[in-house]
Amino acid sequence: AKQRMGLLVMAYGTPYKEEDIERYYTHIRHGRKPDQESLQDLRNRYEAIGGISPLAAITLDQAKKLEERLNNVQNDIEFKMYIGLKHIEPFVEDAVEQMHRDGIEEAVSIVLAPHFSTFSVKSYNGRAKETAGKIGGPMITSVESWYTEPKFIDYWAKQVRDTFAKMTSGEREKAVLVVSAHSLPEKIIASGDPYPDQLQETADLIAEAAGIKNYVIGWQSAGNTPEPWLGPDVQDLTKDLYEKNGYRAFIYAPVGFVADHLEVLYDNDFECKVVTDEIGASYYRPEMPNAKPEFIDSLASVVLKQINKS
Ligand code: FEC
Repeated sequence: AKQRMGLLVMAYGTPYKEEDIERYYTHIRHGRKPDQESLQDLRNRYEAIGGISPLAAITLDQAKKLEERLNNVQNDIEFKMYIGLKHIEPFVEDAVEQMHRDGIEEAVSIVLAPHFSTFSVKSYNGRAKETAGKIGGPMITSVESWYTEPKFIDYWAKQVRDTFAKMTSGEREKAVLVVSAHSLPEKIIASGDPYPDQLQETADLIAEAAGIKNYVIGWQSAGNTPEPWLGPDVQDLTKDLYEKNGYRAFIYAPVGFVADHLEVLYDNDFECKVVTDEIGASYYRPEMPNAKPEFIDSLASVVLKQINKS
């Protein structure tokens, strides 16, 4: 008989409907309710992208297609997929408990975010393993990061090449690629977090594969707290690059994310575009991976490599 294995697909989570926004935001803030102004600000941003985020549907689609792909490309293991979310149900803990109830003894986990940081991947995997430890299984082997996966780099390199192909020759001569991820509090650097270096390496790999010389890394979507966050912020960076280098076309590749959601549809497609409009430059934002077959295939490769390692 085939070996049965749990496939724990973890992602950020998003409100399912408008009424979920407050409790979701409260969870993100570690249980502290947001004040009315911050809450209204968040409501307005969801409103601006159509009322609610497409993320819930995309995460489900990605997870289902990954399970299907894994079960199609090999015959030794039967994968059974479970979604575990960071900030809304089904929570990571719910998914692990369900695997346990279903009699799953072994599982592999992957987070739908390519880079490792103590704030993101470490906390997802930590929560999964802690729950499994408390209830006596399953044994979970975890992918820690997957940004170097060649098929993932190829995905973005192709998107970037296709974007250049759409430009006028005038734009192409004065174009710059801005490779970004979610900002995190600057204090992560002092504790040796690999997150910033991983973003730089991702940018280097994509630029090399796409044959691009003008590229920079930047940070986006920083939280609204008094502590310093990793910078430069993509909006400031855009102004700066325009003033210092005279770039006239900006290509935003938010490679720290894998789906169309608030942080891309608002923070890039609205906020960055306000800046490019202001300076009279062109705005380009290649398509996110979502559940495109070539991206799902890259995740399947990552999962199979993890299993063969462990
Ligand atoms: O609903 C949607 O479409 C958007 C979902 C969403 C994704 C996402 C990804 C990441 N975040 C990361 C870190 C932080 C830190 C804080 C923080 C705050 C928010 C807020 C919303 C939100 N995040 Fe998020 N993030 C998404 C949504 N995030 C909403 C609250 C309002 C705001 O500040 O904009 C600050 C928390 C605090 O106050 O202490 C830190 C990281 C990622 C990428 C990795 C991953 O996907 O896990 C890192 C998607």
